[in-house]
Amino acid sequence: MIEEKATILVVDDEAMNIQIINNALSKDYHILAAISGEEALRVARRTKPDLILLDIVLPDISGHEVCRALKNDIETKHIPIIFVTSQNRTEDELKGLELGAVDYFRKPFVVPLLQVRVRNQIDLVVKTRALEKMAWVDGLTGISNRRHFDKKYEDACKYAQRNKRSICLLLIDIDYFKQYNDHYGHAKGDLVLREVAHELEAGAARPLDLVARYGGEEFVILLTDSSETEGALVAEKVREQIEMLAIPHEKSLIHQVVTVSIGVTTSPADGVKFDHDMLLNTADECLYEAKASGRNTIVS
Ligand code: GH3
Ligand code: MG
Ligand code: MG
Ligand code: MG
Repeated sequence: MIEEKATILVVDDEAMNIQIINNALSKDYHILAAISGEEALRVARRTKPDLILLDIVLPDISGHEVCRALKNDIETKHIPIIFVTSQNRTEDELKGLELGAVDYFRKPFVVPLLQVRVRNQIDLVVKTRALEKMAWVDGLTGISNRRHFDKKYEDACKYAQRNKRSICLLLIDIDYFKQYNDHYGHAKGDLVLREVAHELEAGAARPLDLVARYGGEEFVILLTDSSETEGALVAEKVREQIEMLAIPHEKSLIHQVVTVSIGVTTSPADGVKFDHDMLLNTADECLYEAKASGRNTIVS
């Protein structure tokens, strides 16, 4: 949801046009401006505005090129673009819409029409985000679900390969959880899943990390841009934090509290394409080893 004012990036090489649009929209939105195509790309990538109003004729690259570049970038492809231009040829409009713009609006324009078109797009952004959130959140724990993890994991793998960075995966499984359910009941088990999920989210504090419910009583943490050492440190912190929650578990063979076992893997950092499934499988094998070697432990 957009809690504050939505941000709109206005791209136009004429100060007068920016002024007119600013006057029309600044009461309801936070307005950013760019006066060239390259500046538009820089500002869009840095600030991720909620909507872009894009001129076509610019001093460097055309608005069409800006649109193409933004739509080809996973970081910006979701941002809706409305062309606002004096180009009134059908082929320019067609090209703009084919490149993925949501609307095409001709200058000079009637201010209330611009305002209503912008408002409709921002309403759509808000609704889409609400739906995405529902589709990505696990109903029981409120953290990301498997679908969201799969998507983020794919993006993170691409990013890591392109930028020669490594990512870490932590697969986390609650120890003796079947016994917990058998002894305390499924409803209490659900509460434990919630508590553990929230603790994991608190533990992996960096905003770029993703904590998700991987399935049943298994969780996954995705650390972008992290070395093997950093991954192991986070894993140890998380293991300790869960143990420190001291949730009673009479049937656990470890100090009668809820604990977790963790498998950790790290991707290569040399930009070589790695097998995404293989990385997950290796984390799973490490987790299996952690279970075999007594639980409440980490294997990397
Ligand atoms: P281990 O230490 O080897 O991991 O043993 P475990 O008992 O935790 O592992 P196992 O895979 O045998 O059991 C997992 C249990 O997790 C079984 C299942 O009932 C429970 N579980 C899975 N999803 C949920 C859920 O949504 N709520 C509750 N309460 N329990 C769940
Ligand atoms: Mg222009
Ligand atoms: Mg399990
Ligand atoms: Mg388990």
